[in-house]
Amino acid sequence: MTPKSLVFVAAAMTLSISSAGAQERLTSKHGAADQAGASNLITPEKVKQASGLIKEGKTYPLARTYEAKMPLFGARVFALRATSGLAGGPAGDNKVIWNDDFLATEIGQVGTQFDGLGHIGIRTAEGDRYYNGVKGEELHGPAGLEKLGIENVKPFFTRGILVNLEAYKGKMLELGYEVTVDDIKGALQKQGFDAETISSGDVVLLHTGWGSLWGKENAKFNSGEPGIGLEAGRWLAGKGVAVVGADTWAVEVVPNPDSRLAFIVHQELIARNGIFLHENVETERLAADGVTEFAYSFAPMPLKGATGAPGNALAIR
Ligand code: UVW
Repeated sequence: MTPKSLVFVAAAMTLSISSAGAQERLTSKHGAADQAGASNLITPEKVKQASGLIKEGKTYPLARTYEAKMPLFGARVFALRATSGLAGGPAGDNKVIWNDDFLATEIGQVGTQFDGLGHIGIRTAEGDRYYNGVKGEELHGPAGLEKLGIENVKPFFTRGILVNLEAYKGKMLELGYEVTVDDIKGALQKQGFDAETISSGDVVLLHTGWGSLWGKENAKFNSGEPGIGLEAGRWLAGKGVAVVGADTWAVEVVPNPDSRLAFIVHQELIARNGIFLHENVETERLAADGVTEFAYSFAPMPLKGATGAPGNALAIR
């Protein structure tokens, strides 16, 4: 083995130890029994700060329409079926009639989705580990997650910040482009916003332009994406943000420029820091109106044992 290849093997071993999490203790600053992660950061002060950002009363729905033709990751499905004909009625002298529907899907992991703390784990030498040290065997149950289900997450009404990377670069970011800390700082500077003011409990949404492919070029949309890498993920975690979102399906760069890594930002934010990911966010309207700072409002649907939640968060300014 040449000295060069020895260096490579040593580097790969370091990486596999830190990324596979051998001997890693996943603890939480929110307490040993915590299952709410960064939603604990939405304090009354944060709610009041966010309400102070509402100047015009203009609302921006952040969800895309949930429908069968939306891009889906991997083998996920979305099948909504109406009952054939009426579900019931006519009943009573008033002849009431009604319709129902039936939905088969990975409810927390399709369309605009809010990734919960039970969605992503780390396989370690001691077994599978999730946020706050929850073990794989404690998590899995026949009717969904028995720990870290999305029902444990507290509501969000907090400061939101849009980072308009498409405007900063002058074009949609490309597949596999890693958004750096300098990109985030540069984009916000161009928007007249000091990135150093990003603070505890904030929600940071990235507008990369990739979302313009949604429903138009689904195969390209799904083939990968621009997004943050570990450097920017750790920087945002260091700022104490509660949620990182984007107009992409994973928020993070796919494929990772380091071909040995897969969804490592998911692990860093969700499993190691209890920070939520908000994926496939409709950021176009905010970007078109030049909005940077807003109130972000979202109460994840309390689906017991679910890995995430659908829903229509709002940006309000
Ligand atoms: C995975 O589930 C791997 O990705 P996402 O959270 O982006 O759907």
